[in-house]
Amino acid sequence: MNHNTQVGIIGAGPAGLTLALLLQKAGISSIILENKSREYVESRVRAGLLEHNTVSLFDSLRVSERLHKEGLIHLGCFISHNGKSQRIDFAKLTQKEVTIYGQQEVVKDLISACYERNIGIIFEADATQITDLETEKPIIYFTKNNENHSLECDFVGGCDGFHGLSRKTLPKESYQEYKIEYPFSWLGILAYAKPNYEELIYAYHSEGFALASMRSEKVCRLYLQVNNDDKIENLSDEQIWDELENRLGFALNRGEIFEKGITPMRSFMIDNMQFGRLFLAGDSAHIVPPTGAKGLNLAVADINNLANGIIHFYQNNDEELLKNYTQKCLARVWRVQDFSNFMTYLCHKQSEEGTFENQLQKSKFDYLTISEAYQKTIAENYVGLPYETFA
Ligand code: RFL
Ligand code: PHB
Repeated sequence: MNHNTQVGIIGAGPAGLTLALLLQKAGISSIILENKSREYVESRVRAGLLEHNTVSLFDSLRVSERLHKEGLIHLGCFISHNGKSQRIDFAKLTQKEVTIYGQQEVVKDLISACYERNIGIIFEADATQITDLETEKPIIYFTKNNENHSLECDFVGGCDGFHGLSRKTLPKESYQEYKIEYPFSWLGILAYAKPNYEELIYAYHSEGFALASMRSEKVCRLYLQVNNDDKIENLSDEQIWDELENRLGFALNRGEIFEKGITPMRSFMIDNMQFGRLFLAGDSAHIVPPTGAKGLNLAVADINNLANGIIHFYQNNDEELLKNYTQKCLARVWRVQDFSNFMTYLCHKQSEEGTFENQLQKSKFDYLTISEAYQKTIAENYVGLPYETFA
């Protein structure tokens, strides 16, 4: 069957859904193709921390009612090193805050707004090929229920994540790839337990990194640095709690662990995010290690640029903003790559105590405890540099 729309979007993650809603607000139609089911994307556990920029954009889309009701506002966080702790006071240093609200809750809110606003989302639709990119009518081919379909559009939003089709569709010679694969991973848990800490704690410990985060007053989100070849089934729940307490340096309220998984840590990006009428956004174009809590926020920042470019095109018949899309995004992408890499090296165990690298790591932490300027650098990157910074 043949379908058509103005903007064909691949992927119903935060990037694709936000793009569809921004376009709809400007009167531009789109269809989202998503290869997983609605239940699957709504229950996929990932990020939890929203920058001020992301929340403001969701406010402008009127999709943040539940976020403001259930989200937790944090005015600071702690960074600790072998038991010594420093608070980073976002409110004082930047006059901004961050909000803790699970990515799957964001995705639920965005999907329900899409339905209310008559935006078509086709779940279990697997995009298999994108053609005619250098014409004014690109086509996305997809399969649904073993049937072949095509979607003709004016633009393609490649919002299909790290393993998607869009990046593979870019000509190899059109971009350079940059990546770091870190020699450690994160083991993350969600547990029904009341957090007995009020703000996030990023803890370096000689045994490895730990992060104490949360989802609500009843649910903890906690992470442990593990080796890349560690297997989740080899660690009992009790060992996980013991290790978290050891690294964080205090006793936690323990409760039932209802979700656990291991995520590899990588920094990845390409330096071109477009080809003809295909535009990549979010994880399809870049991955950052989660230590800076930036992946989802960066995806939404890309989308803000892409939506502005597409809206400008339809309103003025002018492709100028779209031509500069990659350049506009990359300024922020590089900044966020640097910050995420910095936080990763600051907080993870990479070498034995006493080595040169380890002494530098400790010196960075010590400097943090005496320099408000250094704290401010961290704070302004963490809460998110305003969209206008990268004009
Ligand atoms: P997504 O969310 O991966 O969505 C892509 C969607 O595309 C679909 N898809 C296809 N659909 C149709 N046809 C195809 N051929 C398709 N191929 C793929 C997929 O099914 C999927 O639904 O990408 P998007 O929208 O770019 O969003 C990016 C974010 O999901 C990601 O950056 C964050 O989760 C990263 N992240 C964090 N980001 C933050 O901003 N703050 C955090 O606190 C934070 N913590 C985290 C994180 C990621 C983590 N993991 C598990 C990777 C913590 C962790 C542990
Ligand atoms: C989370 O709550 O899942 C979270 C918070 C901060 C991070 C990464 C993940 O840096």
